[in-house]
Amino acid sequence: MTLVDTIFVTGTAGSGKSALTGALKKWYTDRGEEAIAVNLDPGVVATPYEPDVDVRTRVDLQDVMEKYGLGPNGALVAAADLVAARLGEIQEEIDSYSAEYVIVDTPGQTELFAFRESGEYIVKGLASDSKTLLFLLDPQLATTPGNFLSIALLSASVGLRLSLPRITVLTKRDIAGEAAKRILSWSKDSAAFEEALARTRDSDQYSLYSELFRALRRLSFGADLYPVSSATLEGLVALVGEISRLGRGGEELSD
Ligand SMILES: Nc1nc2c(ncn2[C@@H]2O[C@H](COP(=O)(O)OP(=O)(O)OP(=O)(O)O)[C@@H](O)[C@H]2O)c(=O)[nH]1
Ligand SMILES: [Mg+2]
Repeated sequence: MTLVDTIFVTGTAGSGKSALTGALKKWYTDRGEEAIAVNLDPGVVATPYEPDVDVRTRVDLQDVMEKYGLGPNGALVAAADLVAARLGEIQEEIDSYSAEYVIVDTPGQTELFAFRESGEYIVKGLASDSKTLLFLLDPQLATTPGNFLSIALLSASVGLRLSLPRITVLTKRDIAGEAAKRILSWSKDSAAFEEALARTRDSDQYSLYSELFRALRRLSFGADLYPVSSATLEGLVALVGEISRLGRGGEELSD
């Protein structure tokens, strides 16, 4: 029997979730694996990949706004609940593909998926042999040690909330240049992080930030980064390897 890996792609708005969903689907299918992309974002206008399963066929944001008299944000919250209510149908549609990899692109607003009951319900409810969470860190947001730490904490928080093995991915490697190098050096080397931190924070903030960073590192909790580019596919080998290691425990699989 085919085992199914489900990969949930989360991250801050514009961090590259949809681009990475498309890149991962391409990666797997180019290697002869059955992979499908699931769009869970009812608010997206266009995706950079062809969704195999698309919640927009079930929940129309414009209709939700009109029917319930809501603005765009209220409608997104209501739509997230309506998507969860139709999980059974979404599951049937996913199952009809018999795919080995199900890559789930989540809504632009991370908190909608990660911190509302509906997101947790979907993550727990979808049937799969293994589930992995990717949290995407946008190098354009992590320009200072303080911002980097804040997003690493958000990654940890989303992981805790959804209780899944998690990989923090540094996106847009092809255009991030020096910024990506800097972030990677902070993630690997506490001394480099603390040195940069000391230049930008006063002593009270320095103590708090460095303690939090050490705690994340000590617990292997989000300070390790996987740099990737969805444009050039750089870094996908390592990321896909880590997804299989976490999801399937590194076993050699046959069907
Ligand atoms: N050069 C480059 N651009 C990227 C990469 N990943 C994403 N982008 C660009 O970054 C922007 C946002 O990417 P999306 O994939 O839409 O990000 P998202 O997280 O799905 O965005 P929302 O769903 O709106 O929150 C788009 O203009 C992408 O083309 C990458 O690896 N390299
Ligand atoms: Mg998107």
